[in-house]
Parts: sequence; C-alpha cells; structure tokens
Amino acid sequence: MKIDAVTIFPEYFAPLKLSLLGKAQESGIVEFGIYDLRAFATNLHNQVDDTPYGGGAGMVMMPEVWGQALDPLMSAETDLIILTPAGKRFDQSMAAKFSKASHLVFACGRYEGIDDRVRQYYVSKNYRVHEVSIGDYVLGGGEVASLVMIEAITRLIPGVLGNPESLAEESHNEQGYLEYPNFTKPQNWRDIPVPEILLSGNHGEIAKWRAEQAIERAKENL
Ligand code: J9T
Repeated sequence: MKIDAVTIFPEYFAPLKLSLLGKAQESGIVEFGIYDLRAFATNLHNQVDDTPYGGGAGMVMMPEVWGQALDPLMSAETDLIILTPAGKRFDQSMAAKFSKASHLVFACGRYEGIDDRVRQYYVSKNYRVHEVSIGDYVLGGGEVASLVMIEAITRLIPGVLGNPESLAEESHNEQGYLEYPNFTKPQNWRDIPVPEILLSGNHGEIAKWRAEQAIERAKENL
C-alpha cells in the first residue's frame, strides 16, 4: 500500500519509521510519502492560508496550493482522506475498509480547515474523497489524526502484525480490541493477586469469566 500525506509540518510524521510501521515500511508492505505543502506555494511569501470569505475567526487554507500538491498524487487508485472534526467518525470498520485500499492520500489541514472547493473539485472529477474525524474534539491540525488512522489501518494489512491470529480471535469484539482485563506475571503484585480462575487451566470457565468481566467493563465505561 502507498500512503501519502500532505502537511505544513512533515516532522510530525517522524514516528512512521518506528515499531510496527517502520518494519512494515522496511519489508515493503507499505511505502510512505510525506509532502511539504509549502513547497507547492506559488506566492511571494509561500503563504498557504488566508482570511475566510464571509468573515469569522481564523484562517482558511488556500485551494491553489492544495491543488498543486494533490494533482500529481491523485489517480483512479487513490482514496483521498481529508481530516476534519466535521468528518465521518473513524472506527475499526472504516480502518478495515481502508486496509484493503492501494493508495491513501491524507490531506492535513491546519487552522480552520481547507477551502471546501478542494474537496468539491476532486469529488467532481470522480475521485474517492472522504472527510474523516477521529473523535469529537478539535486538534491543531490533521497530522496527529492521520497518524492515528495510519496506525489503525496498517496493522490490519496482512503481514504487518507478527501474529495474524490476534486479529481474528473471537475474544476480540467488533472494534478489534480485548474487552476483558488482562494479567501477566507476577502472580501477586503489591498484594493484588491475579484472579484465581485464570490459573485454573479450565478454558471453558475462563471464557465465561472473561465474558462477564467484559460486560462489567462495558457498563462502567458507558
Ligand atoms: C484540524 O483537524 C482536526 O482538528 C481534526 C481532524 C480529525 N479529527 C478530529 N477530531 C479533529
């Protein structure tokens, strides 16, 4: 999979060389391209934003520079992802869909966002364009949101995780995570023992206990 990101802060993407993502890149499963938006500015001061038509607070990123940056990246293979708190909520099922894509382009807006004509233009040219939010809060820009998505998506690509069973195991819920509490060594830590049942070797009873714990936890975190 090819993953590109366009940003005014390419340094935000330094963590891509670490851990799972770094290994995925080394093994050729994913290839990252990070593009500095400012390199595509055509005006005198490499300005990328301006005041909003209609007034209001903040600055809006100008369409011309975004068009210059995105045009050479876009193809029929591309899913363009625009990060915005007003987008569709990112979740595990969206991650699973994007993990089957061949080319993702992350457009990281700063300030109050990107001139909406950028989205309109690529939609009108029949490209696949997705406005995505990672949750109900505002960030300084789309960079960290892109990293969140990239990590969630790439770990679902076959060959990226060491142990592919951990993806399929039934003890994971639809969101893809363990719902019950986990314990490892030592058996007793600061006078807190590991629940007896987990030491029993009785897999049926352990599965039952974990299911109960999952329900308890779901109630607590409502
Ligand atoms: C500027 O971008 C954001 O603030 C953003 C992007 C994606 N998801 C969010 N929840 C916020």
